[in-house]
Amino acid sequence: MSGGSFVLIKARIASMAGPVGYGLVDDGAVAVADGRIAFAGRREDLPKTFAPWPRIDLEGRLLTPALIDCHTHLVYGGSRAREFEQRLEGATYAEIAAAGGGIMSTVRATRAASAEQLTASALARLDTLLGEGAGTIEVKSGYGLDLETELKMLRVARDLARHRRVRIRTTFLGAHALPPEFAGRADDYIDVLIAEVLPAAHAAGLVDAVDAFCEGIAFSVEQTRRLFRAATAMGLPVKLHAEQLSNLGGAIMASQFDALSADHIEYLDEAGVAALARAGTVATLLPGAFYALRETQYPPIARLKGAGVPIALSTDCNPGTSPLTSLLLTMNMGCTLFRLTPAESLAGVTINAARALGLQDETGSIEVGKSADFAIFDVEDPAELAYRIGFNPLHCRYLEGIEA
Ligand code: DI6
Ligand code: FE
Repeated sequence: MSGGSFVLIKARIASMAGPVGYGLVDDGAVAVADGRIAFAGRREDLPKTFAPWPRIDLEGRLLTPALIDCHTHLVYGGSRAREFEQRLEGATYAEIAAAGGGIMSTVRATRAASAEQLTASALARLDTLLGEGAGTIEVKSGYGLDLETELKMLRVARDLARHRRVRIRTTFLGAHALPPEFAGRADDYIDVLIAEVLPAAHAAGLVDAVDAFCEGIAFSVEQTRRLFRAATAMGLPVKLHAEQLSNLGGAIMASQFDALSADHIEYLDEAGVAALARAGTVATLLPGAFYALRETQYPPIARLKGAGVPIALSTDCNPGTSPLTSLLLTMNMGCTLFRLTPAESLAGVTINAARALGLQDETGSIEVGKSADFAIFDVEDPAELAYRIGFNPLHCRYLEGIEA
């Protein structure tokens, strides 16, 4: 399919355009001109101007916005499969980290890997996501923890869009862990990120947002605040790994910077929920990490819903705590583990995930003016996307009006 003008007809459209539900339209039509949506609605309402355009008959298939994975660590070197075995033999995540494994083993492997090696391993994971209908993927740095490797990771991430039809957003996560070179000197490391690493990455045009791991085992609220001040001064939006293992108040601090999202948030309290609601910050839930860590503390779902905080769902694809490359399985986990409805889980990987990336005017719902990013599935009922486990009904996908 070319990037010209055409109309998709006999589509069952889940537009995800309204505040709740799928926004279902049976026997719908979507007109696409130069990569943007020119009409979306009932086929019988299709304006006459679109009548002469080439038509593609979807034969009743489900048409949703292309899926969005708004929190991944997709680019990294090495494997942590052996650690998985160690944990099953009884070792804890903390013990493995103390013995030089964990995040640091991935940092060593990522520093040692060439850009070509990182690209090859990331493409294998990316293809799995795209094969289920994803169109936009966020990718974080954070396994370099030095200037050269952080830039290498961000370049590799951006270059994925030259290998595949995908929209990539890159997030600077230099404050993911304390590198061994700075042991016992976390404040000095934050100083270097602020003075050198983030400015260099930003000057190279490689940063769409700034993230940090705000946690007892990583960086404090105060250290994160300093980094966020620097990010804001550069005009960069922020997002945060917050309240994953304990409640430090990171989400409240992040909301003071109008953070795009607060992610994980198993330990978020009532004040934290209120802060997210006030700031319009998206709550990004990561059920893959919850599952893989066998976490028992649930994110405050009912409070988030009650306060009207938009909820996104994402894979958190990373080699340690969420080796997950399926947004459909993530949706299923969102329902089964977190009791989201299937419609909420689809919103979590479309419109709310777009919000978590600041892309809500560009993608994430089927609305006139937005990019023609679609996933087309061989299912009748949209609830099947979240209901089935290990089943991929993708028929095809479009990015910017081009079949990918
Ligand atoms: N939270 C996590 O769960 C991962 N990073 C983060 O900030 C862990 C990443 C890893 O173990 O490699
Ligand atoms: Fe993460």
